[in-house]
Amino acid sequence: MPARVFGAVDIGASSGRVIAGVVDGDRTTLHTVHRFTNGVREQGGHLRWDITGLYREVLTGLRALAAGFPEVESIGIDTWAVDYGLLDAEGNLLSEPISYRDGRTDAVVDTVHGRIDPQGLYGINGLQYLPFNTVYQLAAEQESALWDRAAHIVLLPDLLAYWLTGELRTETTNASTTGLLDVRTGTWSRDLLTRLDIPRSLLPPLQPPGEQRGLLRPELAERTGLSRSTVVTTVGSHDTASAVVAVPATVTRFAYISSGTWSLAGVELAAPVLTQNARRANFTNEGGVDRRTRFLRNVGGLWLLQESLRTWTDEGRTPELDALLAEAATLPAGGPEIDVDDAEFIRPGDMPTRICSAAGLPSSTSPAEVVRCILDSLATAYRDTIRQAVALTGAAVEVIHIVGGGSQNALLCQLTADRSGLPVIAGPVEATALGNVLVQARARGAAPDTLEEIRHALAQTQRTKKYLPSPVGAQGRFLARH
Ligand code: LFR
Repeated sequence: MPARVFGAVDIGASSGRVIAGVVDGDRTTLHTVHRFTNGVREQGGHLRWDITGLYREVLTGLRALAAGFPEVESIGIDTWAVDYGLLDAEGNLLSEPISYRDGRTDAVVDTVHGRIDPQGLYGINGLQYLPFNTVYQLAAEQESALWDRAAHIVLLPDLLAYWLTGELRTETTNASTTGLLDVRTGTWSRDLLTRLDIPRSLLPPLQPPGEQRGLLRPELAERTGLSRSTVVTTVGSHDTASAVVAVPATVTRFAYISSGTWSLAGVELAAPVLTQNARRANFTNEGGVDRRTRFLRNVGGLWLLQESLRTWTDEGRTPELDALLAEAATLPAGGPEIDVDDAEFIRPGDMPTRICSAAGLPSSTSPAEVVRCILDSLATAYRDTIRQAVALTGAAVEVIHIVGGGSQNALLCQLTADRSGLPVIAGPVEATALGNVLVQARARGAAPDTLEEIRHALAQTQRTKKYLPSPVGAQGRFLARH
């Protein structure tokens, strides 16, 4: 059978890519045809994404895709979660979307909890409390001038898909991060919408991954050089959902950490766990591909490192990440740690100063020491989170898979293995794009039916690296015993 080609649009908080995924039997190879930067900027008193600019980059990428891979048959889109754009009745975007890193929800969290208390909310949506969940963002939006003009609330990957196809839907894995879905039924919660005074008509109908969203609009086929028969296929449009698809697990007893801007650490379950203990531990039940439950916690991520590097660059230093990591690896274990989940680290800014002050380190602390503090703290958070996931679900875990950018950070992977007492399998770094491509491929008969088969194939064909707990560093035998 000839190889088949699927396009992945994969946009993260700091960069985006358009990728050709070539599926040849069990082997999937990714070719990045266009790469661009992303970030928030202050505009009109809020931190916003430039979704219009991102759409232009997507079109540039599709042109490159058509040039290099004219046989591409389908495109899938994923981005980070929770953020949305508002469209008016004519389908015009009312403003560039406000980012989850904006502070606008601080003023409304209590208002939402006044309408439904955290226990009640968790009982319906099963979501970890994060101040930026869409449900809080919409409460802030309701106080803005745009609200009355809004006819559609559209999550960002769905907005890009709308511009590409003219079809308006809400993809289910991403919808699960809004806080407005009933986690038991996987449908919009009538009860929540009523209590929060959000008209149901504002939310486009749900669509699960693996279905066709629509044909590429003919004028875009013309502009990009793609075939008129190119379809947009709905994938796990929440980047983490796509990443979890591509965890190369060969056993059922695995935990995963999708490690990028954020670290999403947890296990995959057949059904949500909505206990008070799960809520208190701030675990989320996000919707996965094939209606699996992604039982995980969003813990701080490499954002701490990215923002530190940016700060040092702004200060005129030229930090070289590899050199910093190498130096950090030589520093002694047992240094100070921070709580990576502290809300103080959500906003952009001078991260090294915040970190030093939280860790009780002097301001003269070297960049390598700050890096070591970040990685030690992340590894501890990873261990604790997976330990909690095991305790809360009874799931047994014999291996931790780290996928995404963090899988390339050897020090982080080794520290995680040491602390947890479990082997860590690192990679693939491009799990999100692989998950995106393979859900499209499966929908079109070019990949196996079950996630387990897909993961086995990935384990056999993708590059991974195994980190064993070192006897001296191991502190976490508790997990291995389960
Ligand atoms: C990761 C991610 C997380 C989500 C955060 C904000 O990129 O999608 O899963 O909690 O970004 O949307």
